[in-house]
Amino acid sequence: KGGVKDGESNNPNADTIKVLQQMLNLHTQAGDNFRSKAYRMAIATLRTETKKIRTAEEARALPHIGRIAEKIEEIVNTNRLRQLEYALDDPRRQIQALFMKIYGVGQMQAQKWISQGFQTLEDLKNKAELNANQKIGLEHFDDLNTRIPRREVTALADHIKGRAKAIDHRVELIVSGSYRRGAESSGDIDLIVTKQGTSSTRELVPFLNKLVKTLTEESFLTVALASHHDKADEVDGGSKWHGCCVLPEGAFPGPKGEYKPIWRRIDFLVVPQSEIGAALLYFTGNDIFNRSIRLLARQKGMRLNQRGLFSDVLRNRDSTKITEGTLLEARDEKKIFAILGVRWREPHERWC
Ligand code: DCP
Ligand code: MG
Ligand code: MN
Repeated sequence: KGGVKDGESNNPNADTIKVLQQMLNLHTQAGDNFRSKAYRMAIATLRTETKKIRTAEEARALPHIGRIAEKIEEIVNTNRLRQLEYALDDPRRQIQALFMKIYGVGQMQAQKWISQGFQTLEDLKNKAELNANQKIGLEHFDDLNTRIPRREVTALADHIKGRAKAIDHRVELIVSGSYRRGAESSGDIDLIVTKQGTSSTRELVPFLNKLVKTLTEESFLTVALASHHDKADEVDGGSKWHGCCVLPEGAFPGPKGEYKPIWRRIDFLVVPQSEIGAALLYFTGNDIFNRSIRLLARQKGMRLNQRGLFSDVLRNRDSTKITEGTLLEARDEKKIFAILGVRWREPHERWC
């Protein structure tokens, strides 16, 4: 994802890891959590090795490698992995991967369509039952699967900042996501909306509504997308906005002849200033980095989410929460790292 700094180029096992990563992607796409976990652990082990692992025997001696040991030897000897090549050739899998590139379509939906006999995007357009998001995803399939060059993200954000300033000059917009991690291109634009002195999302929702209205009236925003009902996102209601936008020709940062009105995905996250550190941490990601730092918090008896770092979270035996716990930190991103006892990582170091 991202296709930018992989941080892996100087690892002696980089070539092996690349192939194993493809196996991981396949199993993740297929929803095979057991095999996904096995590959994730094996990759994590290989990443920490300072010498090249060449034989199954060497591999087996390392932690968390197990049955992947033989595959490592095959990759090193033949520069390929037969099982991976067979799997990549599987037409059913290829169709599933294609369907999953439609915005709003996951593994389950893709498999369901395949089982109904659909094989192409045309089939879906003509015959499948589609919800509003999926219709937009299909109609703008090419646009929404085109990565956004960094300078276009900057231009889009600058345009929005201009409109925001006219509504409330004290509101601050921060581009997060892969852009904040320094990516040369992004899948979408992730914008945090915050303002000095705010301590609840509610204070900022009217501003967001005005901003969305203004940007929609000038056709900068082209459509709003229904949210996936992710419970964590709906805490105060209306704290997130998902949709699409188009850069106006006048704001295009390149040679005029090259301008194309491409639909881009955009996400707004409204955050009170009192929670800006936790929100920045969450919205900068990447998602895997978030998962591992949240797991670490849990292992230390704390809980980290987009609203803060908490202690004394009481849980039932089935690990459901009894209490929210006590807020330890939410305002300062660096302090959250410090309380967790992990070294501060600049956004560009947060690739996994
Ligand atoms: N995020 C997360 N878990 C998810 C989805 C998102 O923690 N399942 C967080 C981390 C992401 C951030 O939200 O970095 C923004 O989500 P995006 O899906 O926009 O991902 P990125 O901006 O990281 O990458 P891309 O360039 O593909 O947009
Ligand atoms: Mg993004
Ligand atoms: Mn996003």
